[in-house]
Amino acid sequence: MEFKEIKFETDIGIISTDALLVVDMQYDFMPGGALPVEAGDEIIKGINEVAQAFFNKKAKIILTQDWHPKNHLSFASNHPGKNPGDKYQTEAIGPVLWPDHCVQGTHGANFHEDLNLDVAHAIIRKGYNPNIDSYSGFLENDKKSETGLAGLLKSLRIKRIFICGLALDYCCYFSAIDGKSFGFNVIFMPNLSKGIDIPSGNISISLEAMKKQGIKFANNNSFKS
Ligand code: VGL
Ligand code: ZN
Repeated sequence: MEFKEIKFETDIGIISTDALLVVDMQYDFMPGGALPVEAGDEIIKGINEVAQAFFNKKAKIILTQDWHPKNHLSFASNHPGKNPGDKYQTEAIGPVLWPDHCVQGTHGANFHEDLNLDVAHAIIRKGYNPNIDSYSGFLENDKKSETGLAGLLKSLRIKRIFICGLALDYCCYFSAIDGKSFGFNVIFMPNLSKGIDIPSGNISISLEAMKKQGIKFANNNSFKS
């Protein structure tokens, strides 16, 4: 599904049982970072605006942070002879190997300084198990190990989650799908997201799959003022 074919919701009133999930807005996913997403920094301003609107309505803002140990098996550098982008698929890793990124405690793992962290209620870290990747903010790639996000949202009585951030076709996509299967009403914000598009065409496949799963779409103009 192409961007121009997306139908956006209108007249959404933000309420206190809503949450905004801001995915992986870290330096390594920004231009110049280790695993750069094209124009990843261009969505920061729009995300800050929506986050402030959520904060003003007493909705919750939750950030995710990709947070890998140096020996993480998703890194090509931990597989002798392999390069970033090489195909590699197991239950816990793949479909490709990545450059070293978001290593715990490094600059690349930090949130972009322009992102307004002050409005965030919680930060969920993921990908800290060296043997399992975690694209989704809810579940590691083994589809069993929980990050704790679903429990946090449930205990806060959240019913509806809005998702934005990086990368559209990986961490945003899997967070949206898992959010739906945990029983949340999920709304994705494509204008506040940018994708990696590996393999080529992956962004449009991800948007289509979200639509098929009953995920709705919103942009900055979808909200009641
Ligand atoms: C991500 C690949 C590897 C993401 C994280 O944030 O979308 N993608 N780690
Ligand atoms: Zn990662």
